[in-house]
Amino acid sequence: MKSIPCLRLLFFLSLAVSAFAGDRQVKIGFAQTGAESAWRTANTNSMKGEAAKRGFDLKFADGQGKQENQIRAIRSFVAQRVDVIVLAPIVETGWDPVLREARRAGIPVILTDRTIQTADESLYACFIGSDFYEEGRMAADWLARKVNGQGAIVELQGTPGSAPANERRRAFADAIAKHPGLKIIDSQSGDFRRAGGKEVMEAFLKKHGRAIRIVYAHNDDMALGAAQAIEEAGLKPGTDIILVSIDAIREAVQAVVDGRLNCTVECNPLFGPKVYDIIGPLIRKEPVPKKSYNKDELFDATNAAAVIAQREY
Ligand code: GYE
Repeated sequence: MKSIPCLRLLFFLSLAVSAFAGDRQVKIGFAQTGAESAWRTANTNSMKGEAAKRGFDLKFADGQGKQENQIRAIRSFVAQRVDVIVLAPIVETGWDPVLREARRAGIPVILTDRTIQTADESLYACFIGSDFYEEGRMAADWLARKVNGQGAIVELQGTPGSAPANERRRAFADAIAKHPGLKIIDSQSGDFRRAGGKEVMEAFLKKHGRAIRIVYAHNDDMALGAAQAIEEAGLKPGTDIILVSIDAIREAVQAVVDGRLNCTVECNPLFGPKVYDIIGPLIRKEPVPKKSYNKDELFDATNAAAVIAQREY
């Protein structure tokens, strides 16, 4: 019994040590994309909450959906001489110059959530996030089984040029190519936003009417916006039109339970702990795994009700 307070003290001491580089508090600069979706809010909360728990000094910059804001934030982190920069890149391309500036300053960069395209993979230390191609493939395979490989699909794309929009689109197209009866009849960006999903779906319904059998949305917020547009058009989402999307935010899993959404593929945003676990090794210049993917599941009418109470985001 006596050893328990001792263990507790050791635990808090170890936390305190991990929060300091030398005798300074560890400074982390985090360039977030913005606040476009419920997924993003959960991700920001995980990053902020876990930094506070571990005693890190987190400098948070909201990119408000613009790459130029994120680039400016990285430059300011370099000027403030943070220990590590964490970047959730809004789009895939155009990062090399600013990442070179960080490297010149000797500051390691962790990419979280989204990947980048670069000819020089040494410009970032590591990536932590989900496998977007795998998510798109899971959504397509589930759909093909659900509708027996038949149906006209409209696609709601995420932010143009972003890794999740690019990969989820590519994977889905690759997978449905095996089913000649499944065709994408229209595809537009709703920018990962609920209002965007609703607006684009209204336009699709005006243009294609009852020809639409299936909605594939690159995230839940857009799918929930589309479901609202479908209801306002006098149709039943989940029945008249099948909806499949990605993220598995609690509201979407609940919509699956309620039959308004048919399937959501998980994309877990709660990776604050995983990111901060590698801060110590990076500062000590120890090797870290280059790419680490979260494991994601799929929720449909068969399992949504059983998990809804435990959904953390
Ligand atoms: O799916 C979407 C968000 O990059 C995985 O961005 C993330 C995506 C997520 O806005 O909801």
